[in-house]
Amino acid sequence: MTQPVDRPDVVALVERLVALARQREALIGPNDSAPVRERARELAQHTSSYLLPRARDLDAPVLVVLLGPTGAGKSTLLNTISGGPASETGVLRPTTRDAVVLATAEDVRRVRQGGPLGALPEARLRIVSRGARTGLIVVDAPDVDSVERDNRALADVLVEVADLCVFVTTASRYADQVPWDVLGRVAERRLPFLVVINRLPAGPDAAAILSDARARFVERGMAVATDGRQISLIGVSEGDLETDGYRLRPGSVRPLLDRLDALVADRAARRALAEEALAGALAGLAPLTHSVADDLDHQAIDADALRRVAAGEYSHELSLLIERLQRGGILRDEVVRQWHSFVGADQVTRMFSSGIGRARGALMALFRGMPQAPAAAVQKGATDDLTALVVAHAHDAARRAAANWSATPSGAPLVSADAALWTAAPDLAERTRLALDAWIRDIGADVAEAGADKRPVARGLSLGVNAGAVTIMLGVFAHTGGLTGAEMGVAAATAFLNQKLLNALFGEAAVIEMVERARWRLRETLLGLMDAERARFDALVPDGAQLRDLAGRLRAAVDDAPPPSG
Ligand SMILES: Nc1nc2c(ncn2[C@@H]2O[C@H](COP(=O)(O)OP(=O)(O)OP(=O)(O)O)[C@@H](O)[C@H]2O)c(=O)[nH]1
Ligand SMILES: [Mg+2]
Repeated sequence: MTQPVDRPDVVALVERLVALARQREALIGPNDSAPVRERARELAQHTSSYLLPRARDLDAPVLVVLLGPTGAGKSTLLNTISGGPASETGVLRPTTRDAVVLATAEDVRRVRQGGPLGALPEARLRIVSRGARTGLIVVDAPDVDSVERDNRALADVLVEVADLCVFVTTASRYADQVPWDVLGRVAERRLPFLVVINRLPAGPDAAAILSDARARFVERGMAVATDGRQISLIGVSEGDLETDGYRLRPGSVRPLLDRLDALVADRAARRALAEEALAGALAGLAPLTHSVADDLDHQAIDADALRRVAAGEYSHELSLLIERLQRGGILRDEVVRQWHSFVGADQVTRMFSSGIGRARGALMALFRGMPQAPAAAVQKGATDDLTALVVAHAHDAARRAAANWSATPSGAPLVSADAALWTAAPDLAERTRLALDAWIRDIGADVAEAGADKRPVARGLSLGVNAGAVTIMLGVFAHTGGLTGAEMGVAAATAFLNQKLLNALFGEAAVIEMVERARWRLRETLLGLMDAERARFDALVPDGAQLRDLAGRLRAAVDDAPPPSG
């Protein structure tokens, strides 16, 4: 007998498994192979359509499924059980195309909604209540070796939701391969089962066939049921039919009828079967659950690899961009020239030549009269130039990341489903401009603050903050480092004058600090923009850590399941 399992624990465990299986199913993506999807779907379906309702209600009617190849006599057996013509039998194969459910109306209600039969399409169920007995549901399934794919699928679902399987075959069919595949699943799922072999020849051949069949079960490790009993193998002789032709003589399958009678008569017997089936199903879920966990681990490896590729391309482009900034000379000449003609104007130059002390006053006058400072135009020019540069680098990163992804089996379907990955995001230019405007506003705030404790400067600054911010901004861009040849002229000269102007206004140390801070903030801004670009790739790939965590929790859940037999 199966060890009685602790109900609340099992219910909690099954609920945990259901939640994990659903999470796993939700993580299935377009690049998962058919077997991976199938395993995920099977786990989700089996946990929620069989395990959960069974764990929550061990007193729900027991579900017995008659399985086997076409023409084996399943419908004939259902009629034998019901005592009347419940299911049509026939010579045309396959005869039974929908699941014929022998159950009382009340029992059907009990298992239909959210219960095991809820997993089956309503249109494929034919309910027969005449001859049904409370507590016992018997389902005559479509044949397992059906040429009709739908029939096979229906039989597969029935294997998942049953509490007891009656495998019906014949003396000439029992060695066929397909039914053995289905029996393999019955064994894996540890579904209690018994076997009926129909149409045995008369004489000593019958015993030989039964013992050969038994040997085949032994060979497949199925000779012993989960409860430690030998499987029941019931032989039925050819021609053991009632005169009405649609059912067997009850005496020929007496052990099966007795077992069903006992289930109907005794609630405790039904409960014991339900417990055995539940514990078996839980234990039988381990291989599938471990495969699903392995799938998740493989998916995590692929996901991490894809993320690493994208991250590598974006960080490479970001460092090229920053290197470019450090080399200087990214601003177009005409932008620099505008500022040069302002800071290089006569009065400014004269002011520098007459010494810093006196320059302050002149500077204030200059800043007060700032309208002529081309701050807005220079800010726009610099922003445009830097934006173009950011977009160009983001574009390169996107192109290479997409190309690398499309060269991998897990990345290719993602890239081919989203052509936008090959280029920078269409709104990147706009977002960059906004981010750079915010960056310059921050510099302006620094300038205002630095000027605040220099009273003469402060007085003039209300108008001069923009010009001050642009001055610092150019301090970040237009330094001389790395400039060569013709560029040296206007850019270097501007940088030189700019520096002088700044130092005169705020003092050298404050200027160095402001430029450094602006440079640091610019890096952060660029990093944020590139990160957002890369996030388009990341979003298509599940988080590796999350996948591994789910795999671990799935394994832990089935490893916590109680052993199936005592
Ligand atoms: N002569 C003879 N015919 C039998 C015997 N047992 C069953 N049959 C017939 O075999 C045919 C097939 O039986 P069914 O019960 O319809 O088989 P099934 O397994 O339900 O077949 P599908 O619905 O196609 O999956 C029927 O015509 C039965 O009357 C038997 O012992 N002797
Ligand atoms: Mg049939």
